[in-house]
Amino acid sequence: QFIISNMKRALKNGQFKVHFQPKYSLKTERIVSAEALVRWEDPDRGLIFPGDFISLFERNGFITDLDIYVWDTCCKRIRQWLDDGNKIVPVSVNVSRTDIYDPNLDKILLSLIRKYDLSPEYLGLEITESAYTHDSDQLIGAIWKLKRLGFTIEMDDFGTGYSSLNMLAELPIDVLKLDIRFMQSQHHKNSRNILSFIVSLAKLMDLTIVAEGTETIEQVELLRNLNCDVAQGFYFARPMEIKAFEDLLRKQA
Ligand code: G
Ligand code: G
Ligand code: MN
Ligand code: NA
Repeated sequence: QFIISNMKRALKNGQFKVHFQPKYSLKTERIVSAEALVRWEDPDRGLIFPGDFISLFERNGFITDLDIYVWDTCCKRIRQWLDDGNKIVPVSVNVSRTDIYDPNLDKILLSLIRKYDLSPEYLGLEITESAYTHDSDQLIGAIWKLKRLGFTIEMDDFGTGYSSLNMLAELPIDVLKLDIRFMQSQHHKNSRNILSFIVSLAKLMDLTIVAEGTETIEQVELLRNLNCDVAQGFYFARPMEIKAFEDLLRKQA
């Protein structure tokens, strides 16, 4: 069992590493953005994936410290790309449901983009749909504040939780990230119909659609036929160290 002081020490000692997974345009097959995904490199236990610690950190409140660290790391990196005159793509970070209910969330994010003198459009905020099920008035208010500041609002894991269609009407969403399960169930005709419907609806609403968990050429072709915009998944690239991502980005320049 971990205790908070251990997590804070791990954070201070640089044991949390931010990896990037590229997202590709299905039209051009070029990288159009990246998702930041955290890993914990524990000297004793090895590499630990978020599935094993995020929900614990959400319960004990440490998630906000960790998320701010991840956001800061991404902003610092984007600033460096700008200073070096490199090709740059926006980076999406995960925003936990706990962060959303923090009344200072907008101030925290605003102070980060000021600290690195960035335009907010370089930062996508991936908000998981499970966050939408608690207090929806508070949530809607919080997300509108972030939208007004200029951040890109991305609805993560779309299509598997509650009231997702309702939320599309009430929230200023820019990007829909289709839950990975849509990709895993495409051998069923019903699933294909649902996917096709969601993509059409998103088009109608001028949203960008990102398909997560794209692993095979068949999935890529299906998404292309549906006119889906962007794909993320092992078919294209796995999450990788930031350095490796930068090499990849440079190679396609
Ligand atoms: O990285 P995987 O590749 O194992 O990530 C699993 C899940 O963990 C993601 O779907 C995401 O919801 C969550 N996650 C990954 N990185 C972060 C992070 O930096 N902050 C938060 N809050 N969640 C994250
Ligand atoms: O936050 P979110 O659910 O968006 O994080 C994406 C999760 O999906 C991470 O855990 C990442 O490692 C994982 N992932 C990314 N691409 C693939 C893929 O092609 N297949 C599978 N099974 N998982 C993937
Ligand atoms: Mn995500
Ligand atoms: Na997701």
